[in-house]
Amino acid sequence: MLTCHQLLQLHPQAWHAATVHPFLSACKTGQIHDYQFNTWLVQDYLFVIDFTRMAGRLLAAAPVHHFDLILSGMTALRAELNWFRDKADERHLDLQTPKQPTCEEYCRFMHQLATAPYPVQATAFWAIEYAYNQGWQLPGAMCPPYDEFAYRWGNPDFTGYVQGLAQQADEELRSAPEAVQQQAVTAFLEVARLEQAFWQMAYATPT
Ligand code: HMH
Repeated sequence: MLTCHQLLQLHPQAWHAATVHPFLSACKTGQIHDYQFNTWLVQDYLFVIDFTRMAGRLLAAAPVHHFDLILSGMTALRAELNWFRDKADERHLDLQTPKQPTCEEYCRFMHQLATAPYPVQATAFWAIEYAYNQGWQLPGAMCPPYDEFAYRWGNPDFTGYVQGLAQQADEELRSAPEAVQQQAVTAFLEVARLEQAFWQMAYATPT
């Protein structure tokens, strides 16, 4: 029987690489360069648009008793998209920016998950949210203005929401055939790899 907790235990290195990155340490100390932070911010806004579409597909595949949590996540995504637009305005950033290749790849991955069985989609959805929940929380208190970003994904409500996502994924994985469980492992590892690459995008040469 596979659980989200087991995925983390089976692949600690992959998960560590997904959630511990110089980008986040530099946000903690305030030493992140504006162009690096802004690159992340714009690319993450573009990511969240596609992640919201993934939430829609997850809802479409979910059993009715999973609707409450997924719908609450979608309400939070609505607020998050508006918040991203506010943050971009404050920083005078152009959101009409092309996706970098890693962001493109991550969005393609999320799109193709629609063809996977629901337990795989639920596991990937949890992993994506948990990556930010941990990543922004693990460094400890961050320097302003980055504390606001850390709080968005590290606050107790969001943490509770992510735990709920793990419970829903676990419930599905419990009754999933072996082949589907394997697919969930592969999707988890793909999320971990793409998360690491996503942090790294901030270090691409400024254009
Ligand atoms: C890259 N992963 C990435 N961006 C996000 N906003 C989240 C996860 C969590 O929503």
